[in-house]
Amino acid sequence: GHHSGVIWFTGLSGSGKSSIANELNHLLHERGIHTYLLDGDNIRHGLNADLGFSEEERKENIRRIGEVSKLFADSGTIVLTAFISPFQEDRDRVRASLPEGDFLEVYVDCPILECESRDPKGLYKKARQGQIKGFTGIDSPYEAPKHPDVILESHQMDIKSCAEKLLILLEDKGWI
Ligand code: GGZ
Repeated sequence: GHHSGVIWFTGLSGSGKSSIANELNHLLHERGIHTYLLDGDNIRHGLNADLGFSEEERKENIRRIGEVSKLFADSGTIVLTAFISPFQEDRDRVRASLPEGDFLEVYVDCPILECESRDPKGLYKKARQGQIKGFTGIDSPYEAPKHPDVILESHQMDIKSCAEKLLILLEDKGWI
């Protein structure tokens, strides 16, 4: 069997959180490990469809995702979450809600200029033009992790290498 717990990705829009989480999910499945990936597709369109992007709503978004993650982890699953989660306090609260050592904060560290040049959904452009207000990194804060368990410089390393680095960490920590 494997250890259950939460692998919490945090970083700017376009930093590569979802891509890396998806790749790691794939690598874990290849090893027959039971996982569940929470991301905007299955959370912001469902459970949290009532929430927008104000500070209060982001905090509530993360609180609920933390609670759901805890339930999945209780059930013996390795949970991967891919949300901006801009506030240190909210990430710390999720960590504190889980048994010691069962939460890994993964900082997907990518310069905003790189995220902005990728701009897969054209959201940075809209934010710069003032068509979206309160966009993270433009006119809404992002608090970089103070003590992340891992930093992935997704600008320097490809998605696959980032996921492999995490896989090795999970082996070292005895999760898998
Ligand atoms: C940031 C926004 C915003 C604003 C819509 N600010 O690149 P994406 O599209 O797919 O990822 C972003 C996603 C962020 O949702 P999260 O649930 O991860 O955010 S948080 O943890 O802060 O609650 C982006 C899109 O939603 N999006 N408006 N104003 N990102």
